[in-house]
Amino acid sequence: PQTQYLADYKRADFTIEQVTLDFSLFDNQTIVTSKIVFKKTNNRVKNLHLTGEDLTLLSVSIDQKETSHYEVSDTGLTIKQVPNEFTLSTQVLIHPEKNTLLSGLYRSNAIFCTQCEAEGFRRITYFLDRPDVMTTYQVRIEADKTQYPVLLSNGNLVEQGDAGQNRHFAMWHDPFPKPSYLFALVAGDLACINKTTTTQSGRDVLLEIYTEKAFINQADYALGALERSLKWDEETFNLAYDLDRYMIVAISDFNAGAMENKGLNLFNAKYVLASPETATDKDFFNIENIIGHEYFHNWSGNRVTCRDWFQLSLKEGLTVFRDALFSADMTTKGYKRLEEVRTVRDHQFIEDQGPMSHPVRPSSYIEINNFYTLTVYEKGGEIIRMMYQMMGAETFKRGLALYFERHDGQAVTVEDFATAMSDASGIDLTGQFFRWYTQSGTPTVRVNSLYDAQSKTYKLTFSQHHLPTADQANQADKQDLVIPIAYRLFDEAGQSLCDERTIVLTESEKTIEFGSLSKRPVASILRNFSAPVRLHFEQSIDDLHTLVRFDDDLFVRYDALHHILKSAVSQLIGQQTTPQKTPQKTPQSIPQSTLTQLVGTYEYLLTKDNTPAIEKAELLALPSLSVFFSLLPEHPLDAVDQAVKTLSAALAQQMSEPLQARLSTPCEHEEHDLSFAAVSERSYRNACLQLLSYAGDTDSIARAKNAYDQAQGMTNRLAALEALNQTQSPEREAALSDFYQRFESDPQALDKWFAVHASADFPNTIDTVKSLATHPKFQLTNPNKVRALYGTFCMRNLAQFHHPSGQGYRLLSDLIATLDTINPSLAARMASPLTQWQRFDDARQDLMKTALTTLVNLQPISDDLYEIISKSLA
Ligand code: HT7
Ligand code: ZN
Repeated sequence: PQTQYLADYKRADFTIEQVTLDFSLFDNQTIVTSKIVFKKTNNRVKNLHLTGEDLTLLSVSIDQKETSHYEVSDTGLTIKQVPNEFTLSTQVLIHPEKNTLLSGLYRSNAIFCTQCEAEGFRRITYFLDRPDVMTTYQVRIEADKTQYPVLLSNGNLVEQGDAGQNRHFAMWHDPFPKPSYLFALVAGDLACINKTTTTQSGRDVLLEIYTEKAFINQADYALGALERSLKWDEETFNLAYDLDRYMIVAISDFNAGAMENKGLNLFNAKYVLASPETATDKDFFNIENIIGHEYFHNWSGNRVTCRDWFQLSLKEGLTVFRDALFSADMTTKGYKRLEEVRTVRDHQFIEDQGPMSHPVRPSSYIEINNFYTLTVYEKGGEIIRMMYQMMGAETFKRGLALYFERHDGQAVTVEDFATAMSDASGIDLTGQFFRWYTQSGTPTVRVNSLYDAQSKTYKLTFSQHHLPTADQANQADKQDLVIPIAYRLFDEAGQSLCDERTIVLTESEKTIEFGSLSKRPVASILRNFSAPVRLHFEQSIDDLHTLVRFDDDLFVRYDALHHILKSAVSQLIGQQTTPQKTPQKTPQSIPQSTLTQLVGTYEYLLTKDNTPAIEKAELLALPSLSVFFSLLPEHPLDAVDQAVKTLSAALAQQMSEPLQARLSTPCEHEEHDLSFAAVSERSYRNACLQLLSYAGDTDSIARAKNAYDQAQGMTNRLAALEALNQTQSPEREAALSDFYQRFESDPQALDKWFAVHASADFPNTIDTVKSLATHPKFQLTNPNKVRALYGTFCMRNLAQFHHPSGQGYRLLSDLIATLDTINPSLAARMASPLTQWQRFDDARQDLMKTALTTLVNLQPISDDLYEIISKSLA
């Protein structure tokens, strides 16, 4: 496999003035005819090299004359001795019906559809398939009328008609120059709902959602979310939609969440289809967020795109941040922020620490599909958030306006973005700050505090630390960053001692001092998670309880509560001061004083705190085993698992009365009500139910079963099922079987059924997973099914996947070996649990490395998988 380097970037030797594509779709083959107008940018160049994969070349002409001056290889077509300006026509044969990669043109449930990002267009025709080659597209699609009544492509429909032999055609023209990765085509027997919305300038835009006919009644929410997205981007950033039509098509077999193709988004059906019976409130939230994300790409990504794939975060980081602002406006700032914090701290930090560590702007890759990562997306979004934090909302808006004005219609770099934002704000983001884009790894910020009662002064010393990472292994590779740290001081009763301020740490250490403090204050640091760093700040348990109860910053409260819980787990393991690698017998009870204080704080949250219910639910949810394991890396998984179970059960028992009291109050909202108040109420009640269920006694099983039986909507039904899923009880079996009967013909809801089975923390779950893999509704070619069953077991069921026998690892490596022959990009993604072997004890490490070694020796092996596995064994 070949490595690509950012340093090797060269602009293309040709521009493409325009392209005309003609697709003849048949059940057993597709013929693609292209006419591309090329112009040299460098007249000394003789040959034109186009990329192409899995194409059968039928003919090549230059300026309408057939030619044989070309060479074809597995990766492309080279045309020899081309003129300075010419039209190249090619005809190729492709097989979408056999395409299981889900990249290029493929078929999903009898729908023809495309996925061209990042390098799928080369699987459709020979082309300069790189994002800095932008051109306008005219597309003709011809297919059978009965099977494919709907024919769609980007832009505006210019003509449609009969093509004889029960076939018809449609012609589309997209007036905006775009890179090939934004090309899209859909053909199928689809139903559609639509709505006309009007921009602030009074232009009508037709919004359309297409789905398989059976599911069109689940598309209303998506259509509403799309309209809200258009309005929000105009109101917030003054960015209006530019075509007359915006189409979204729901596809069952899809490698990612969705794709922002110009004017024709393709979506994983999971992020379009929803009704209160089949989807949870969280599903609705995700749908709105992803519809927003793809829509916002119309400016951040489509109008201004990436010069090369190393710049991926230019569009993704910015759009992640824009979708975060949108979702925060649709819910609450704190709720959305905690979701982001969890993704960054619980997952991106792990990526940073592992073998695939890379900067937000990587400098090399083997397979770009492997770099659609949490680092590029989420850490990239955090960088934009830091800019926002440092310059303020209004200046940020001016910066963004300048960026779009300067670069509209261009393919640019992360430097171009940083320059525009610097120019607008007067803050230099192109120097030291820019290291956030080029340096991998998670910085640690240490905070030391010193109170001097005599002088009534309080000092906070901040220092930054950077460890080597897999890709930047020398300490010399790591330099100090610019780190904005928001803070505030409270007294021990939770009264504020100062307004929130931000210190921008540029040096390796800095001290700030506060005077006139008659008592030692309680510091609230890194408020709203103001920078993507690990914070090391030793605070007393009493201070942490003060923060949980009284701080006005949800992130700090959440983090303080996690530290308290971590300390309780640590006490249970009994190894707080002398870390050991081997499991030891866990004491059966938490020290009474610890439990009393903890219960006091939980009771405070339940009965006295007036935080919005949706945010309170986040505080009440206990962290997963995976989070505890990350917080306590010095302890073996088994010891942490035992201790977390003991703590959860103790807390559930102690909190039983107030939780039951909360649950026995009547619901104020209907289950089908999707208003914010109704969603908040459900989230809070279900958090209480979940906490109670850790008791695992007969009462809590009966309560959960009752909740299941009473449930009308999916939110309550799934919450009850998950509570029952803690127990190997007949009630759980009954609920699972009822769930299957209700939802066997709804693929999205059925994925939940697979996932609940796979997440059960029982020793026989692995056998259940193996058996469900042969279930008639399970398909290895459908990524959603693979993620629901295997993804849940291997990524969310830590205790069972990492069973000391190693059988979880063997299950996963067998799966990956098979998947690599079907869908390499999915196979590579599924490998991530194995690549984290460094986090585990020696015995598990050996077993995981054995599985990885088997995989690296596969023949053949895809570039996607090879890159991940070889780097994790290096
Ligand atoms: N820009 C899109 C990325 C994407 C993708 C990447 C690789 C393989 C398949 C894919 N489908 C979509 C989605 C987004 O970030 O908006
Ligand atoms: Zn995106």
